[in-house]
Amino acid sequence: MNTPTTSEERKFRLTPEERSSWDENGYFVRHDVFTEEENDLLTQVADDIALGKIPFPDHRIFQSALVRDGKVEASGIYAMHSIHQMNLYSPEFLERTRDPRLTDPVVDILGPDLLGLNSLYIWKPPKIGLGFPWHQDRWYTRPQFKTETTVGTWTAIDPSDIENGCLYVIPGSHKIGILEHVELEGSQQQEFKQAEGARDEDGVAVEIPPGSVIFFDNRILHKSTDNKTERFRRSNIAHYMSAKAERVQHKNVKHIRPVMWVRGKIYPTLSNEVYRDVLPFSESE
Ligand SMILES: O=C(O)CCC(=O)C(=O)O
Repeated sequence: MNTPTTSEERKFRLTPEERSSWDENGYFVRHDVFTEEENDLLTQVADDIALGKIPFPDHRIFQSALVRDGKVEASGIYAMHSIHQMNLYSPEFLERTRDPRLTDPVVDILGPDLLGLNSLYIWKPPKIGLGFPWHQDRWYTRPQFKTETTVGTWTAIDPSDIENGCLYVIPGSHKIGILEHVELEGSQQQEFKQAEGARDEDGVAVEIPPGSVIFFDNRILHKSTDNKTERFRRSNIAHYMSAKAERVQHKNVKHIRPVMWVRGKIYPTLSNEVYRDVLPFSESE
């Protein structure tokens, strides 16, 4: 299994400006990467999963309770929050994960041989979509994979701005090492812990229009805020790792993170566990 990986064949390589922003700040933004129609296709699949029209493993689907003044409302209203590991089950999301518009720049950062880690779709519904605390994604992958860093790509489906809960980053924080992450109190958003010592005043809001992509080093401190508008703030996030990474064998790791082939070679260290195509729903990983 091979895709072209030479620089001549890669149309969407890093520009020198993107490279210097990557090195200095730990992220860069590329505009007009995907069209509305292309994003609509992902939205349709995600909505169909949410509505139960496409089967998907329950343990990959997260919902948010309605929260007011920091308290979960007794009304029992829940809204879709996120779905994880989209590319393990959805051919459309797998195709997006392998799209050279996402992977060409990542090849310049991680090398030609890439595996996909988590691929998420996040809703952040009007008024009740919750933010994520400051965190470093590497804190989550470090116990499982020996590799310097991984790369995240964050594609806006809707306009993403301060009012509806866009992504914030702390530029340069990919160089400070991985901070301790602690349990969050007072919120029902249970997916992420809080990085200790990250300060709001150092954060920069990364507001982007639909179809634009934020490429970010998974050691960078990032967060997002609640959606205070009547609009959705939906996004698709695909994470990548070098195929040369090695699995850390920890006995007490609760959930083994699955890896999907994206492009280039597969190495013996992970070859037994790399998924090469979408799984039938019945085959829960
Ligand atoms: O999309 C968001 O609001 C935050 C997502 C995020 O922080 C992540 O996927 O690591």
